[in-house]
Amino acid sequence: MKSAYISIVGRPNVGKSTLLNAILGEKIAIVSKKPQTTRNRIMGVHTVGDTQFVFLDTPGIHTPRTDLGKYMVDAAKGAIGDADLAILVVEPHGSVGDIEQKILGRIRKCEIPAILVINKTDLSDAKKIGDTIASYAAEFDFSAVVPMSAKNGQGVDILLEEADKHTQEMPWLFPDDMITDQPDRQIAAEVIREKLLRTLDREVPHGTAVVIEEFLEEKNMLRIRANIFCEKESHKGIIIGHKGAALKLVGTKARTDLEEFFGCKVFLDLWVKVKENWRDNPTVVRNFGYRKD
Ligand SMILES: Nc1nc2c(ncn2[C@@H]2O[C@H](COP(=O)(O)OP(=O)(O)O)[C@@H](O)[C@H]2O)c(=O)[nH]1
Ligand SMILES: [Mg+2]
Repeated sequence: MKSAYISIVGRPNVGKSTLLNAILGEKIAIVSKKPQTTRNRIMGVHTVGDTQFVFLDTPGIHTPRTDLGKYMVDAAKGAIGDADLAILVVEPHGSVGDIEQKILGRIRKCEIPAILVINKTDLSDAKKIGDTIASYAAEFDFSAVVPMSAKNGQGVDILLEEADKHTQEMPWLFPDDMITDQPDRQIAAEVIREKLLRTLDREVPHGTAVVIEEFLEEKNMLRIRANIFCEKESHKGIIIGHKGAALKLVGTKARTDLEEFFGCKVFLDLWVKVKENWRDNPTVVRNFGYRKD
């Protein structure tokens, strides 16, 4: 038996969570066009043959402006130090960005090997990709460079082959049928938050948090009651929408995903509440589940 602990790092929105879902073939990490979607580090376990890969998806590394942001960046940075291997995900922009420089500094300090993933190649061309490879190779001695399109699943096999070179013989840490350490309640909360991010306007969803109040397994069905917290009274109106239309849409989309994930009927009851500027309140940030374990 062999295993490796691998953290997936990079700036927000480069496709880290999409990559983890593509590896697992199952959606455990939520994905959206908006930056800073992932708030916690999320573990995904991929076991093939005698090998167990343990991946950590992390919040994007950025310059934090709120207590929530600080928590997120700490979670991401901490994940680098804990890993046997880092996968740095970047977009093919040609040069090395300032955030990527900082992340590479961290990887150097932790003295762990790194693989460079150049994602979203479907949106790019050979010259841009080539320039990106050259700039990064001049900056760090990557053990491999893998161009990929996580969205289309292209390059995932090659990445796993490269990651396999960094496994060590040891007993597996997790059962072979386990795919994530996220509790069911957290998955439910995250699915609801994803639908908020995808349904609502720019500014509102960044300030939302979802807290599961009730999670009851009844015969052949799941009863879930959740509070959606937002930062302003005006945001509450936007989330609920005209005659409740927006909230209804969020609820329907979330229920469809949850029924697929849990494999049973789901009864979903959503409530919207205001907690003013909660992202700047360390106590509330912790109470909403964003705390170091
Ligand atoms: N075109 C394209 N879009 C991608 C690819 N990978 C991710 N995306 C999109 O990029 C956005 C951010 O993805 P996400 O996984 O949430 O990024 P994260 O913040 O790094 O976790 C989403 O809209 C994804 O659908 C890719 O390979 N190609
Ligand atoms: Mg993410």
